[in-house]
Amino acid sequence: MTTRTTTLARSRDELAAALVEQDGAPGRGRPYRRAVVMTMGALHEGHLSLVAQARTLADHVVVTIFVNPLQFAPTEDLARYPRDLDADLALLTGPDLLGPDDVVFAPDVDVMYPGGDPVVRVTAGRLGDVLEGAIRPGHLDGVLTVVLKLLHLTRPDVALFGRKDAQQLAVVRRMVADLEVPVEVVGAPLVRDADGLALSSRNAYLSATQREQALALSAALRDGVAAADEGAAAVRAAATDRLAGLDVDYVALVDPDTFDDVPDDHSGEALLLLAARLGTTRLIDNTALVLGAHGREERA
Ligand code: PAJ
Repeated sequence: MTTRTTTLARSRDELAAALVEQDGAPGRGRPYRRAVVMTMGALHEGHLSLVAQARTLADHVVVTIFVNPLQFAPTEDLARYPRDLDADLALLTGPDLLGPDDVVFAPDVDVMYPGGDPVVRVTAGRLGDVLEGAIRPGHLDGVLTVVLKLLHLTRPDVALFGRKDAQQLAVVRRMVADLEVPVEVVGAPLVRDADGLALSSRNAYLSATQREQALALSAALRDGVAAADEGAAAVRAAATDRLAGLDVDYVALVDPDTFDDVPDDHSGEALLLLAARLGTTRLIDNTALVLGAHGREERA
């Protein structure tokens, strides 16, 4: 007796064959729902939580593992980004994660970009010019271009993205709406270590001292949330104070859809986003909050 295991597809043909298998007999229409979780590998519990949620939303799951050169600037960490396909596969086939009907698509660069860098790309527009886009010009365009390609290659009903990368999630939602991409986008909760640090493949770069210093990011978010009743200026000040001494790229309090800064008198939902550098490692974190909630209650 042979035991079937999760299919590993390295080429487009292998992926296409695996998807036909998921789809069932040709001509029957697609009886199943397929979910995709896109990653750059170096998987951790944050990624695995997306896979576990995908399981609950669809019959079949495709996980993609691809370190996308298009979203790294020449000065960034493309070369040193951690890659360990065997370790990733072992994690993905853990309990309640991928099973025999699921697929891991792990293409090389020349499989994804057979003609070299794509000439035609997706642009995130003004959403790609602020915050992450301002610090990393072209980054979100590179993300959207590979996300659209992977959506075409994997043909999912639903695609999951983590709220850890809140601006990425927002631009993907915007692309899907603006370009009529036939997929449902689901935002998944941000997973943290017990001490509050948001899980990230880049945490592996941190020294013990830097990891300790990095706790200021989640602490700054907590301070910001604690000041939410006092309004936008108080939130920005609380978060900024807590990051004093760190090399901060931005502290931003924005509208969750437009990513425009919210005015000081704003009440209602907002996103507090932070980016800071610990040595050569750049970390991001964010939280949703409701501004002026207490004030609104008092007025009601
Ligand atoms: P990567 O950084 O590997 O993240 C893959 C997915 O996991 C993203 O949707 C990200 O938001 C989510 N994720 C990462 N850390 C998380 C955490 N602590 N909690 C919850 N979700 C988390 O994001 C990318 O790759 C790439 O830009 C990609 C979308 C794959 C395109 O190349």
